[in-house]
Amino acid sequence: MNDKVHLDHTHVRNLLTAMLRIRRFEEKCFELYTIEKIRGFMHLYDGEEAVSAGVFAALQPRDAIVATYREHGQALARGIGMNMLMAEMYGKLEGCCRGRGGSMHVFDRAARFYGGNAIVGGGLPLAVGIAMADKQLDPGAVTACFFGEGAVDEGSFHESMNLASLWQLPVLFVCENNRYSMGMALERAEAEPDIARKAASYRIGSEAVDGMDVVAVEVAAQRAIAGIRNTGKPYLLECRTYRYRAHSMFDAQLYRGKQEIEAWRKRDPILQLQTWLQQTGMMHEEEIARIEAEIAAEVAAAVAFAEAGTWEPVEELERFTLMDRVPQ
Ligand SMILES: Cc1ncc(C[n+]2csc(CCOP(=O)(O)OP(=O)(O)O)c2C)c(N)n1
Repeated sequence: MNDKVHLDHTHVRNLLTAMLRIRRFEEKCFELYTIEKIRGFMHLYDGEEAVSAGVFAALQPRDAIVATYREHGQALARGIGMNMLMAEMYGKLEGCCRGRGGSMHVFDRAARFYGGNAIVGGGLPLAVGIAMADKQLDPGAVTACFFGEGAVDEGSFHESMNLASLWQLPVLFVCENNRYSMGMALERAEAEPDIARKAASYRIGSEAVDGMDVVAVEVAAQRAIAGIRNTGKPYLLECRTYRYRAHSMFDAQLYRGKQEIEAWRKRDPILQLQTWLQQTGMMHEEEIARIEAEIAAEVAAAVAFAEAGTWEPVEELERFTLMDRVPQ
């Protein structure tokens, strides 16, 4: 564990709570999906929680967020309410996108959370545009753009890095390198698997960090964001992490062995932090149990909220579409 952020009791409690909220929320989503309460595609973040918890600890409300379809963690860490998020998962009107976005397209303008994006690499140009606007409207604000290592194969990654550097735009590019792009292992796809190094060709500063260590992620993110605010220049933070579950809800996972997953589970970010907190006496088992109980109640309330929610009336289907503007 790194000690360059101020690890007082409140701070570590917040980090642990942030990770546990994501994990427990998604465990419930998994259950709800199997009984078809949640439908469509759903991609879980199980194993990657330290990335969101660490990066968001370093962001401010004025900063903007762009994420991928694997974005429940970012949404919760950003403070999008669990009730509203669960209602969105259900497709209910009370969701943050009136149930029109679902798991993959969580969006909340008030939180400056600009998606949720199903297109691999699709968020990067959006982040560059938002940062360009912020540079004029709110100098010092940062846009944090999350994407998987699979997006690095896309032209949009290279175009976005290039423009962000040329135009000196305040983007924190956060690569969530979980080693697999669906069934494609990083080493089989990339001639240069060291993703952080790619930034150099755009004259962008970069760093790779252990994405299973929430404190290490936060320390790196604090440093990177402070640098962006001071210089206005972009930065690439590669977080080396792992997803334990299938790419989407189900896949045969023929691309990896069980032993590999088990080895990564031993480095689980929640387990690591809890063990460290207990060993150092910063937190006792009873307190962790209390946090778990609070989160269990929050998840149960979110499910009840979503269950009690309403469906958007069919008559409103064309609202917010171009059809809405066509004279009838
Ligand atoms: C432009 C585009 N190409 C292909 C796909 C199909 N696809 C969906 S997810 C995915 C893998 C992306 O992997 P990565 O970026 O590493 O993110 P992860 O799912 O591991 O979080 C692919 C190829 C897509 N959605 N968009």
